[in-house]
Amino acid sequence: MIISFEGIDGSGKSTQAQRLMARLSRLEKEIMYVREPGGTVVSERIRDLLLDPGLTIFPFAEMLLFSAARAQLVQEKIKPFHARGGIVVCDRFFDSTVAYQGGGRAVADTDWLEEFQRTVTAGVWPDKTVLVDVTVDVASQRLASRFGDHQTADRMEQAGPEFFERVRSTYLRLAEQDPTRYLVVDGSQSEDAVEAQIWDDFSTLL
Ligand code: Z5A
Repeated sequence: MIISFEGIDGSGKSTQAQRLMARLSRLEKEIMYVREPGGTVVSERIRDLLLDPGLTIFPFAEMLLFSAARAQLVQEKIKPFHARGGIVVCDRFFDSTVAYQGGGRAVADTDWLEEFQRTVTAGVWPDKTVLVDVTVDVASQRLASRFGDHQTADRMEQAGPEFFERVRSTYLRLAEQDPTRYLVVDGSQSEDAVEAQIWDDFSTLL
């Protein structure tokens, strides 16, 4: 089984992916957590390029780099683990490319991008995608307190609020188009409340 977590930066999706991992580990299931971009030596190097605020990367090249990092992660880690019956928790997967590069950067039509991702992932597709949805205001308030802890914005985080509005509305449209795969949760609730809602849905899936 593959479950992916999506949302704009600061939505709380990584917190929830980790909380789901903690719940699953209590069930003694074979579980693996991966984050995108990253998760393999090659994909982590691509991540460094993608997030480097000192680099100018053209939008189409950016889309191909995210896709290259994903293709490596799928072949090296996700596919073999999934084939053995393990549960994979993905902190972002291909929907991020459709929302950020398709919706946010407008590099290509989102339907074409989604089709292209079938080739990138060799058909590996999530059984469930949790969209942790918050407004851009809520997300930026959360990130502002993180930057207060001496962290600086990476290359992707430097995009303006209009960019993140486009990403968010693309995610919401994707969820509307595929209500069976997508679970949309209101990420402005408490961490416990969001976790309970996700677990409710996930235990039905299990
Ligand atoms: N990207 C892309 O463009 N295309 C792609 O194909 C892929 C990615 C795969 C990766 O950055 C960037 O690449 C990302 C998308 C783009 N860019 N942006 N912008 P990353 O891996 O460094 O980070 P991220 O995945 O975007 O987010 P994150 O740092 O993991 O944050 P998060 O998952 O959104 O949120 P969080 O870390 O769980 O929580 C953020 C803060 O809020 C934290 O202080 C929490 O304690 C707090 N929090 C969490 N939940 C709550 C609730 N419920 N209430 C209050 N506070 C909360």
